[in-house]
Amino acid sequence: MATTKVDPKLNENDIAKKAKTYQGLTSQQLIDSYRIMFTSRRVDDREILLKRQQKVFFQISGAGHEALGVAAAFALKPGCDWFYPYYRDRALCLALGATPYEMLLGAVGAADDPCSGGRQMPSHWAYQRLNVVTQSSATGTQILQAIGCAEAGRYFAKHPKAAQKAEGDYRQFKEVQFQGDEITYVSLGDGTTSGGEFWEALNTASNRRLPVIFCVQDNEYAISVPVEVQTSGGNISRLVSGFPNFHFEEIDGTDPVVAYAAFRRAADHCRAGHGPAFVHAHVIRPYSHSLSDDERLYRPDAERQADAARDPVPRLQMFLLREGILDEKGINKIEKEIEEQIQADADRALAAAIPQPETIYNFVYSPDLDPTSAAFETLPAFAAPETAADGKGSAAPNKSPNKTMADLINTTLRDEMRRDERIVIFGEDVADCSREEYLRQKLVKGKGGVFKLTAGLQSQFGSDRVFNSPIAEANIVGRATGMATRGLKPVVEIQFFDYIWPAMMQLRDELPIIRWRSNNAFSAPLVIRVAIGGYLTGGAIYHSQCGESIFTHTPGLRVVFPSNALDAAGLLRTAIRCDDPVLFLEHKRLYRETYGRAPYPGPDYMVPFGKAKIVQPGTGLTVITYGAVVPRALQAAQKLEREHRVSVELVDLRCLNPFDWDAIAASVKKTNRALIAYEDSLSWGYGAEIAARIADQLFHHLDAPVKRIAATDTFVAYQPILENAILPQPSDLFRAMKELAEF
Ligand SMILES: Cc1ncc(C[n+]2csc(CCOP(=O)(O)OP(=O)(O)O)c2C)c(N)n1
Ligand SMILES: [Mg+2]
Repeated sequence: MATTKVDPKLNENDIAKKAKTYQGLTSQQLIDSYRIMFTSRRVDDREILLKRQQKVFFQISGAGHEALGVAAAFALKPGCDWFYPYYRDRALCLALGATPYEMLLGAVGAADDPCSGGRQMPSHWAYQRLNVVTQSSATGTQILQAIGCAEAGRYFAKHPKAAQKAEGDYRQFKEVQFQGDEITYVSLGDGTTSGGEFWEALNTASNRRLPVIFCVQDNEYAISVPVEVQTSGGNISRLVSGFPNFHFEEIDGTDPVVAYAAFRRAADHCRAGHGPAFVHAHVIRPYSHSLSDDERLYRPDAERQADAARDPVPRLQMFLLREGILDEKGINKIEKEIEEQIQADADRALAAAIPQPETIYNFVYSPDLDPTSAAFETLPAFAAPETAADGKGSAAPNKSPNKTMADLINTTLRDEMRRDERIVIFGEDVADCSREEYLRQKLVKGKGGVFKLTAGLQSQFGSDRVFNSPIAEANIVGRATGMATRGLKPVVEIQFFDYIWPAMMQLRDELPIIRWRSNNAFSAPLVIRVAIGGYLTGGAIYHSQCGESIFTHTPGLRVVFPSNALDAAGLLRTAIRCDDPVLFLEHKRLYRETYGRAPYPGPDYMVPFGKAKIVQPGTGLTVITYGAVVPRALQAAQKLEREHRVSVELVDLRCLNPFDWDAIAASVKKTNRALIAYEDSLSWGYGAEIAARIADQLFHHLDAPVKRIAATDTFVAYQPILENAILPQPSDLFRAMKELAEF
């Protein structure tokens, strides 16, 4: 049996002191806490000095929040749990294992800054090795992602095989790690609780009993706005107390012992599978919001002095002295060591290499898998001909009936889900029936999407792979982003393009930039299927919108817009197997159109991104289009040929980012005339960019001005007469083609 060795120099008093713990924190852990908290404060101070010397370019501190961060890190399991911190979590990151030198590399924007390689402001933590996930500057966007992260952990625990690597698609490059009892920590300031995504996240965490610790660091200010202006009644704990399944703590976050005990209870609740926890910690903000702010403009001295009296760093120092854990000499020794270390680290960081300008394009997209490459070009394998009744294979051509775009998308999803267990599908109404006992008892057939694109998938693959979301588009995209960061492949649905806007912050500031802003440390390849477009007769303003150029204007996001069933199947498969986030736009009018039906091209059919299709060759003029304008332009082109003997080359772009410039250039060089036709409103639309490029790069090949035909600069009206006048019709396309041919 092992015996405890006792240092003979220690007297009984010393031994008792050594054995004493403070809510489970040992004396040594308290000394470590002080070391980390003091380091955190001193890194802030050093950065402030460097900012004043104009050697760094921004500073935001973690001052006043240090005790909380250390307590959270000590109560959680580094390398097992996941962290979605915010900018005040410097001490948390230090306690998890990040170093002051790494932080100072971030401050100077060095190439080796592990958080972003000089792309993000300092204090935007991202440490892949520590499961600290990249964060942005947008307050609150991390919260729904943290929910998705926790859901992914739970999913992998239930489907461990899904975590395995696989060759030939994004899985080859997406390492998955998970622990059965892992927790996701997410933190935010008091002001950030005002955002809707915070409430969406609480709702989902509560409803799904997710192991997430929400840590609200309440320093009573959001820049200059005090908490009672942000939060009704001034106390967030009171407002959230009704959420089921939560464990709640409201604590003095300047006391590491109190905070540690609270995080331990929170973690126990989460690990036991009871649900999420909410730690509302009252802290202070002894420095201004950031170095760009002067708090004396809105906070009187008395208030600032009252805060200073609660400063966690001197408080812990006093505690250590009072408890006899350290004497003054011991404190001084620690502080001196830290000061010297930070001085040396700052000198090293200032001498570190800075990133080279030519690296700016690195990691906008996956460096590993190029969805425009030949690897994503396969031939269709239409179903084998039916076996004849005599048992001999029929040599007759393929008899399989042509399918709609809706059918082929559904079949593609089905085949991909079978092939890849990492795929999960969620969105509004996408499940067959959330009350699955109705399905089991065969009481209902199931819905599977308002357009039935996901019909039957829940029944086939189960409710943990296909499920309904709340009506909250940010919730869908934010959670999916968190899941994809962990290695799942969410293929989510936005029911109508017109309602994508609540997700806009996630779609603009988060999903597409995760790889770039973390310098390739993190990525979130996923697919967002969106029902888009008009020509519905009665779709009106809120069921007819396009707006693709808003997304093609966002670097990092692939945007696809097929015009027919075969392309939809091939492009969707590429979208799922590739390593980038994809916005997959499905035109509602094309879902069940007779135009462009095709037999199922088999479970491996792929169309590479950025390759246009020449719908028909021609010599008189080039029409560049996509989506539901393709069949309309074809109709107009055929009429022009019939009536005026003008042959039109019709280019279907199929993919809008990347787009096939080579195909456009080759065609315009041949016809010397270009018309860009699109369904969205004319001004600032997708065609504007194409027109500008043609004018810029093909000027000498043009015999006529570059023309555009599109919807009017209005929304789409309900009354069909108005809708027809607003959206480009075959007659409008015909007229525009004719005028261009005659120019
Ligand atoms: C969505 C969004 N709106 C505005 C800002 C600008 N901004 C940055 S921090 C901040 C205040 C945040 O206050 P709080 O959540 O209390 O956190 P604290 O800084 O006090 O820790 C604001 C308004 C932002 N970053 N993101
Ligand atoms: Mg605050």
